Amino acid sequence: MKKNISMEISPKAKAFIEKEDTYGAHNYHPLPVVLTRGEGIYVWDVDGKRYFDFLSAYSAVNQGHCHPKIVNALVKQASNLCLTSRAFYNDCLGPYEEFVHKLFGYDKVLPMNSGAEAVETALKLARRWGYVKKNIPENEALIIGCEGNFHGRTITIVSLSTDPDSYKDYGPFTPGLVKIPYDNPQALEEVLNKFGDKVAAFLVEPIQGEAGVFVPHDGYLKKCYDLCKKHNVLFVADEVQTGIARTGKMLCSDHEGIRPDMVILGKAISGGVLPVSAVLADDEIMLTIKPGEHGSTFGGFPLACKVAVAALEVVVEEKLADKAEYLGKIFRREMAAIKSPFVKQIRGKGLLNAIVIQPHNGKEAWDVCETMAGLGLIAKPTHRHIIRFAPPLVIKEEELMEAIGIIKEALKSLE
Ligand code: IF1
Repeated sequence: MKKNISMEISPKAKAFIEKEDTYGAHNYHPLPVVLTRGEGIYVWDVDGKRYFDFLSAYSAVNQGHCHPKIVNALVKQASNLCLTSRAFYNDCLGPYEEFVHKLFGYDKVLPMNSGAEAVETALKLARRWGYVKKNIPENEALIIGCEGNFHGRTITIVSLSTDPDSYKDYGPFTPGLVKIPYDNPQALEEVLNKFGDKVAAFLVEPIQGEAGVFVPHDGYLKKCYDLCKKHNVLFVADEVQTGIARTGKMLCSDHEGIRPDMVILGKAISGGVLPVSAVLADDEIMLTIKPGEHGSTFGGFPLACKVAVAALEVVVEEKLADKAEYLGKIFRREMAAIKSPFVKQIRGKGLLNAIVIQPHNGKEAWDVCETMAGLGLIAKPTHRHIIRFAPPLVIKEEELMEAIGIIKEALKSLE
């Protein structure tokens, strides 16, 4: 929804905004901040103002902006060999695949580029497994998804969406997709009892990020996992946003001690340096796709492999999952202590958190975000009244406390 903008915008920033408005598609409504540099937890605008980045490019920059180890890996490989295509082997892909195998414990990885491409790949793998291994009659495989999901923006993925902003006027939609309520194991059980023999997979976000950081009840994922096992249905976790240490574990699924049949990764697997995504699965699923039956020009290219290994090493070496767990508890404790008419609810896990804003004084989430930006912290509302707070996981406790001070000051100033 468009809000009129009350922030001060310098002529320099306005010139960039106007260029995007004149020559770019209008598929976004950004906060009027024009960024030119990022380092660690901070970004700077074209007028030299510094901000805490509390969006982290929607959890793609978990390792912090321009992490030296990741940038060095990029620069070194970029001057050596960028792209070979998969028509030939190279000396980066195998070592990357081995690294991912050892880190996550799946037999194999299928490398892609964007998160949506990895989700599409997982959907194709699930259907293929359904036909080849589960003997579902051809073209009758069903895949179950959850209301409120966000898995990307391709036509098949938005065919599973319940958000009109994602699917309206993009039909006709892909068949064979079933939507059930999120955080409701009984809904899954009912569908599986009725159609289980034709269901190939259940696709779920361990926490629904875009919907507004909806954390399901403890045990929800485990109950769904067990139902999938009972009905020989693949449990597919979309960890594009919740994975790579964001919620306090390497994978959000780890909180419930389940091992999804397929894991979808993206965003922070490359530290936000270039698009890298991946599907992890064991051989029984992964090898149902034979040579020439799936791929992509850049999928797993040498540059991506070196960047992703460096980005994942940073997560391990700097213990970012433990940091997210520890600092997330502090963030939610401090937010809960704020006595503000704007704060309706706080929810999250690790350093993926959100505040549901109660409009007050004619002010709402967008106004809070503009005020925070004026005070040096950027975040953005989702679904109008929810502000997601997701700083890079490299933030220090004292930096987090300073940022919390800005959030408090912004809320206070609008009361
Ligand atoms: C935008 C949202 C977040 C994702 C999950 C797959 C994908 C995403 C759980 C697809 C991508 C991005 C898309 C980006 C903004 C951001 C977003 F608001 F759109 F929904 F994070 F919540 N699975 N999420 O969150 O990955 O193809 O984008 O690499 O579209 O503006 P992608």
